[in-house]
Amino acid sequence: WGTLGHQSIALLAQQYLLPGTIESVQTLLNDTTTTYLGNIALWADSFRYTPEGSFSGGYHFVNGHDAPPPESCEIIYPEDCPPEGCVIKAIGNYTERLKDHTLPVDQRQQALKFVVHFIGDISQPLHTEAFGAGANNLTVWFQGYKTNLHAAWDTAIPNAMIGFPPNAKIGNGDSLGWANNLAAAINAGKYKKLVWAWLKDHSLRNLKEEEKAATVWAQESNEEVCDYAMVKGGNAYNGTEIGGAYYEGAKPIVEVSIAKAGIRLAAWLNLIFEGQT
Ligand code: DCM
Ligand code: DCM
Ligand code: DCM
Ligand code: ZN
Ligand code: ZN
Repeated sequence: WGTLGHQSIALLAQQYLLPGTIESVQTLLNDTTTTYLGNIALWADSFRYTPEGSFSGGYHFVNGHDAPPPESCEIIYPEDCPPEGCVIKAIGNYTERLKDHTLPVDQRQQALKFVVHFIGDISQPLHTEAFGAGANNLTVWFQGYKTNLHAAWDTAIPNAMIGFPPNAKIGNGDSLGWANNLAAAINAGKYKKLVWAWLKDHSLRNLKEEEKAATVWAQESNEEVCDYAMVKGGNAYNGTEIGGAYYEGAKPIVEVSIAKAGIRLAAWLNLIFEGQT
């Protein structure tokens, strides 16, 4: 996701944190502003492009070795995770580091920033797809704006959903509006009955169980690749305009993915800091 997606997930999650979790997280981040999670949600995407952070570039996605889509979609863990890592292993590793109170505070703060970002990334369907490097290699137009299919799902589609152009500069204020709408749908609207299912795989007993939960999340995202994002086969979209009917079909998938990630992030942090969701 781009700025809007990551910030909305973080600001949505904030609304479901327990008081004890809020206190621990704000202390760890040294930030008591009202947007404490939104403020760090994009950090991992800047860090990966610095020399000291280049090791983390492969942690933002997992290349599901589909057959290719839409023939079959499948994530197999750990087989689909290469030696340089993947988002499933990264969620497990940084969850363990966040739980580890023997680590220096700066290391646990970094782990928290990674967890907030990666629980976002794993919910973007094309972050679980190998074809075309997660569709980065498929050129598309979005309402006349040249981009690629991956970036369109990251940014152009979410931005259009709140009425912004693909290259708009988004801030916490814009993202909070979307997060509030999603919270209303979760608390009393169309998502209310789905929340239990979004949380049923959560377990933080040990690394293996954390990776297992993250694998389920990746598999759900990957299913959206075969069901919709690449349902015509990846190459069918190359060079096409996707801002019409394709955009209309993508909208509900993007919306539920962001909502799910926000709820999962909140429950994950509540389990880590308070032992309950
Ligand atoms: N790791 C890392 N940075 C390092 C060393 C390891 O991010 N300097 C990550 C890579 C793996 C995880 O930690 O996801 C476990 O690594 P190891 O098996 O080396 O402990
Ligand atoms: N690191 C990590 N995951 C691990 C081990 C280390 O991300 N399992 C990271 C944390 C530090 C860097 O690697 O940024 C160096 O860690 P250390 O000083 O523990 O080797
Ligand atoms: N990405 C992905 N799958 C890949 C390669 C990259 O999901 N196989 C993601 C990571 C970034 C975006 O695509 O969000 C752009 O990656 P890069 O900057 O590495 O081109
Ligand atoms: Zn992306
Ligand atoms: Zn990322």
